[in-house]
Amino acid sequence: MVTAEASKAPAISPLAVRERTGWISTAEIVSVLKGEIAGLHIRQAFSAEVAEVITASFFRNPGLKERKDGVPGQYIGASHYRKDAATYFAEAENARPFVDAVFDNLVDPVRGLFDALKRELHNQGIELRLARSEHGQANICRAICWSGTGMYALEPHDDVAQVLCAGKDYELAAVASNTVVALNFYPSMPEEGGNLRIWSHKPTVTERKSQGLETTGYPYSTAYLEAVPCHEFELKTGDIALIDGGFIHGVTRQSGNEKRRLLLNCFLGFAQPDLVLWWT
Ligand SMILES: O=C(O)CCC(=O)C(=O)O
Ligand SMILES: [Fe+2]
Repeated sequence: MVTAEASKAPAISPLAVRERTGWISTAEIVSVLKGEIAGLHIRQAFSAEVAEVITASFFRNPGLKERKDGVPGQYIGASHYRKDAATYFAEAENARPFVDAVFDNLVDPVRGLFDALKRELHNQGIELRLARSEHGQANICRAICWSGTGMYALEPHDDVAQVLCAGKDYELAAVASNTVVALNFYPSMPEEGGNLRIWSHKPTVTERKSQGLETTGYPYSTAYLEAVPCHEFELKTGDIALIDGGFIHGVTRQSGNEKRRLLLNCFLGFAQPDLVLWWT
């Protein structure tokens, strides 16, 4: 007899991962957007000098705030998580000077990647742009230090629930039926820990509901993930990681009190066959 418990076991989805050293190619980003690769880790993708400038300007930035939405962390920029479109875009507009200040006077690697991808997609007849509404426009990224104190600095979650349940005033909801890609730059990493762990499981709406996480996708319990295989990206300063945010992922706790872990993050995905949106 199949028990109710057994039928609740999370379905395993294959996790195609690529890891290498060097600059990231737009073709690889498109592969992640199309769901051909679930995780891409590029080591030493931007320079230690650029990483240092970004990290120093993050910690002295007057726009640095404590998150108050149940996800422990400090940030600059705006997160659409659990916000209606009017609130999110107003926050994005207000935070823009502080986000710009994170890059000081650098030729910024996030903008560089955005521009290169925009050109590549344009050649394929696809528009890439920041998400927008009558209330404003998304920023190119947000900068975050996670500060969870349990087993994870950022608890296991998926990035799709928040897109699927974004209110009607967002253009984002359409992306949820395609791959929601999370793009992460790491300007500062501790010597140990702070890794990005990704599980071989893409929850369905039903599975999310069964965990009481329908609208947030955060946080999945250790018990739920117990039997699911995972892969860990061992991140260092200057690395970039792109993942299919539909797979459950989390950030392991950093050990010791040394350098803090700093992340620049944004999301992107196809809203229509000829339109890719980018938001935070
Ligand atoms: O910090 C990381 O490596 C992952 C961040 C993440 O999963 C998120 O911002 O949704
Ligand atoms: Fe995430």
